[in-house]
Amino acid sequence: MGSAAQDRDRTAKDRQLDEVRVDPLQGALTTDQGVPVDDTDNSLTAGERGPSLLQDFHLREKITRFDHERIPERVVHARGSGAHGYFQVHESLEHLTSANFLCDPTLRTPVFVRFSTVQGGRGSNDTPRDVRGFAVKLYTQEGNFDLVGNNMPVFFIQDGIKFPDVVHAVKPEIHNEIPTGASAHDTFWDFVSLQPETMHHVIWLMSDRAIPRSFRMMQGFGVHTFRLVNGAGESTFVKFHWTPKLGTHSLVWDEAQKIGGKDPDFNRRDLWDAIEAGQYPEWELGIQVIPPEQEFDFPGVDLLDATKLVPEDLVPVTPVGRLVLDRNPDNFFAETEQVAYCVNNLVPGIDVTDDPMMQARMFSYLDTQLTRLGGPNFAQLPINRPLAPVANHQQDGFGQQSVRQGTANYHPNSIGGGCPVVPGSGAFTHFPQHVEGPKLRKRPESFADHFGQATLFWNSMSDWEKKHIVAAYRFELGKVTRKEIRERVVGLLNNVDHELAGLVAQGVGVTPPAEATVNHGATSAFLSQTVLPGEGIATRMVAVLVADGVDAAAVEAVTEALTAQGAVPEILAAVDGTVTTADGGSLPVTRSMTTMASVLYDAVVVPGGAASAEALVADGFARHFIAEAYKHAKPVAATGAGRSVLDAAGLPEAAPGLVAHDGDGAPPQDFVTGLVDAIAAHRHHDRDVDAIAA
Ligand code: HDD
Repeated sequence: MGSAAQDRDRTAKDRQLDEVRVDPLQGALTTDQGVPVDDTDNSLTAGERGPSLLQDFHLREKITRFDHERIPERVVHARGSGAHGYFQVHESLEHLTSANFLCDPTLRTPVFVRFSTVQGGRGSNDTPRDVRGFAVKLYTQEGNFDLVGNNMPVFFIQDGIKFPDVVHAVKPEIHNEIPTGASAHDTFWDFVSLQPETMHHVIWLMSDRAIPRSFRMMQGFGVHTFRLVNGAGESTFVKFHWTPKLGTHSLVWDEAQKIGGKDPDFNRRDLWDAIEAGQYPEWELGIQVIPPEQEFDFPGVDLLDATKLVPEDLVPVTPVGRLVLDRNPDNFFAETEQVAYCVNNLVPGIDVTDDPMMQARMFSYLDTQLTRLGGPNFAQLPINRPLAPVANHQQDGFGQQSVRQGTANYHPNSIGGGCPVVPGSGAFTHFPQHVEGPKLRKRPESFADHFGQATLFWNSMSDWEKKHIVAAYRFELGKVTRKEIRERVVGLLNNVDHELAGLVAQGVGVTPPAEATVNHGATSAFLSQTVLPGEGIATRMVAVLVADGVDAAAVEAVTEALTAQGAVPEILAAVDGTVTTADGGSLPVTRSMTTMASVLYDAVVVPGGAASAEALVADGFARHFIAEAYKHAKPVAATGAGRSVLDAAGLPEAAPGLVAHDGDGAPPQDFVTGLVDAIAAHRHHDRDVDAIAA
């Protein structure tokens, strides 16, 4: 790395990784033993056309290494994308916790974050309807702290002993390994229909939260209630929230499905490109703080029940720090694939609670890495290695990397001077919570309400969000072949809301429930995505459709205005290269239209120019591009003759998010402002799009 200033910006983790960074593109080609190789294109054979020889150690090594390149993928969350960055607390939280990364505002703690889908395998696409993982490894000075969360604040089940069941049910069915990256199949809904505690998480899954526009535009949640413990040994319950600066935004379902084919790496590419462009994604860490004496103050909510959230209306989220992702990994396998998040990675000042999900997770994550990463030394892999010094009597095992010195490998010892010592202070100390009771297998009575918060979520949605939820249930249950499963789910939905159950029933060919249930009528002001708009239009992708004869002044004015706001306009034409502008100039094309699709953009602009507009009107691909963007509620804009292309695509004269200017040349400021505002609003779901053919 170059200058001293640049070096200061590097995190301690980045510098630690220097120890293992290699550049194999320098010097001579060698074997793994460092022996120079004379020929890597031809096997050693007995005679020019004869058999290969066993003694060809280079051939054997090369093939052996290739044969063993793959490791088992994660049993869930196999598909993921990671990035480096840092976390910095705004003000000391020492009144709540002794964790030093939460107490020292001058500290930038290095992090590695991995986002993921849950159901699909490692090679599945990025945009199925699914929960997204949001896992953060913080390399603190007191050891690694892993906050292994999701983009939804609740979970399907209440007890970790049900995790294999829910995962078996949602994963591809075992007889035919279908479907990939989808929950729309019989086994998942069979499980849901028989396990009512899933109802709250499932309604989140049927909402647009399950199809995020970008990893950079989704919230993250620690899900469980954690315990913070301060220097005086006092404990407080907290819930962790990550809130993206760019707002919480989603795709629409039809779009998400099409992206799966057009660009299976859509979310991965988006994260990578934004970081490469210096548009570093950022989240605010917020905490809900619940003093121990208020533990039982929330009717219907047991803090140990992962299927419940604590409504922000009751306990507000206090912003406490920022997370910034500013560096892409050097190597996907070494970093993103080998990173091992473990819920049991805790630091002094942060402790767990008795949530039975969390308790099971304390076991499962370490356990799974033993198979996935081939043994107990996975914490020594560069991406997992803490920055804090490691000293203990653990030894040996597959892949041991360190050469331990001395002979005292036990405690207590005198031969090694008693080292390493158990420190008098600063150690992780489990909160001395009082525990007593009979051993039993029993779900607490306080976990019993499986519907109240699903109803709260439903009641808190805007009209368009409700429409999307109904459509999602209809889609998913519509794929379920067994009618009795559909009936059972509709029966459960009747406990969430009678109208919802009726609407879903109508869509999936089952009789709507006759008996009207009572909706408690409560709402929360914090659950709808409409209250999470974010800031600006930075990194929004805008397609500018052009052909020969385009109005150059309009193109220039619009692209400059968008670029100035951090958006990314791309000039698309029927073929790559350049187009001739109306004034005889030449305009470079970013890509050919046919290599892309409207679903890969946030907005579409059609600049004027009579000949350009005429060519686009005659081009079915261009018309479909516009109609589809409009149907997906995206901003669509036109200047001059560009308006005729919108007409040809079947768009109405006026609609929310439709911005037009009649004249040629650089459009006036109110057009530009209208377009920017329309993009900032993300989508315009208050349109009537049912009749649009796309
Ligand atoms: Fe889990 C991976 C999140 C419940 C067992 N989980 C995994 C990852 C995330 C979560 C984000 C991917 C980490 C990465 O990027 O490598 N899991 C959650 C959340 C849960 C949850 C938010 C509920 C609140 N998980 C849960 C339970 C169990 C597991 C109850 C088992 C009892 N999860 C695993 C696992 C995985 C995993 C099998 C697979 C790969 C891995 O751990 O490293 O151990």
